[in-house]
Amino acid sequence: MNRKEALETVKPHLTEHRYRHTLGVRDAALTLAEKLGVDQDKAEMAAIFHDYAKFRSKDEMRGIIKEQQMDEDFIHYGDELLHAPAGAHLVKKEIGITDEEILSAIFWHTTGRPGMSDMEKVIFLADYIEPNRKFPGVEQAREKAETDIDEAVRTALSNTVTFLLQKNQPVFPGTLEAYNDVTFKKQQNEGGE
Ligand code: DGI
Ligand code: FE
Ligand code: FE
Repeated sequence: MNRKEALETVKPHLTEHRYRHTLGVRDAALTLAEKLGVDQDKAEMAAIFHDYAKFRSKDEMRGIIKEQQMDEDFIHYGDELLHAPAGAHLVKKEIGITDEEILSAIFWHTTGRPGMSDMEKVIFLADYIEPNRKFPGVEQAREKAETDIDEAVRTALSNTVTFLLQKNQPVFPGTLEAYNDVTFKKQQNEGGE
């Protein structure tokens, strides 16, 4: 499937606002993929389809997570998490994308995870910093992404955890583990703190 077909395929599944966000994620992902040396065509596909399931019913998405025996934490830590693992499954089943690098980048794009692959980092971070985003602290993450992608991922995770704590929301264990993982790795690189 080429870029034009991919965009035409995803568009009816999204709102106008979400489609614009998707184009922003696509642009950001291409830039980050080039910096990290990951396959730009795959990064572009993952970006285009990353929010494919965003508007599916919660019951359908919960059903997929159970049937596919995915980690049920995705069901218990907030409905916003459902569309990432459910989306990876639906993109495979309905669109026919079978590339595991693409599917796992979609799967982990909301929460992140410890030991993220470069492709997973590209999509996770592109989703966070794309030009239409206006979160507090996003500018800092964008600046860091220019020079140090791991540090930008750490900032995005840290901001997300802070945001959830401020709203008295539960934090998905994998998100905290991802934050700890990139933080430990940074300390090791700096020779400890
Ligand atoms: O789908 P998008 O809006 O483009 O962005 P996204 O897939 O990153 O989803 C953002 C939402 O997910 C936002 O409402 C915060 C929420 N979220 C991200 N990480 C966690 C989380 N919610 C919980 N409960 N736990 C998390 O670890
Ligand atoms: Fe998303
Ligand atoms: Fe998104």
